[in-house]
Amino acid sequence: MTEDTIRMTANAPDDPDADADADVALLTRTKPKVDKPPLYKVLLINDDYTPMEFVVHVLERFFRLTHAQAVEIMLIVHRKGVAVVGVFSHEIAEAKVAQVMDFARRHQHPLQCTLEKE
Ligand code: TYC
Repeated sequence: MTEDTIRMTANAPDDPDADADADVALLTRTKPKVDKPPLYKVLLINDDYTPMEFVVHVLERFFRLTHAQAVEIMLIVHRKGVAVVGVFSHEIAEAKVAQVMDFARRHQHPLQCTLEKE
């Protein structure tokens, strides 16, 4: 977290007070004025039944990955059990998860996709 310091002088330009520094107040702000919106990881979970080609298609279609990137990530999920497939705002992450879950359900595959705060 950044900490910025605001210098404020109580002196008007024509203040007769010669020692201007005596009237300077230092205010310290410990919190930035605006918080950046939180990001969410979208995770793909391995299972024993969803075909590899279907997972590759999901990654190409919903996460705009190239075929090579999609194969690479599918194999990471297959070997390690889970992988991050993208990082988004909460609204977009929720939409991606819903799209993947709906697409998998319609094709009767048990593929699972979740989101997790970064
Ligand atoms: N393990 C699956 C298989 O061997 C492939 C697979 C990969 C399934 C990734 C889900 O998220 C997944 N057919």
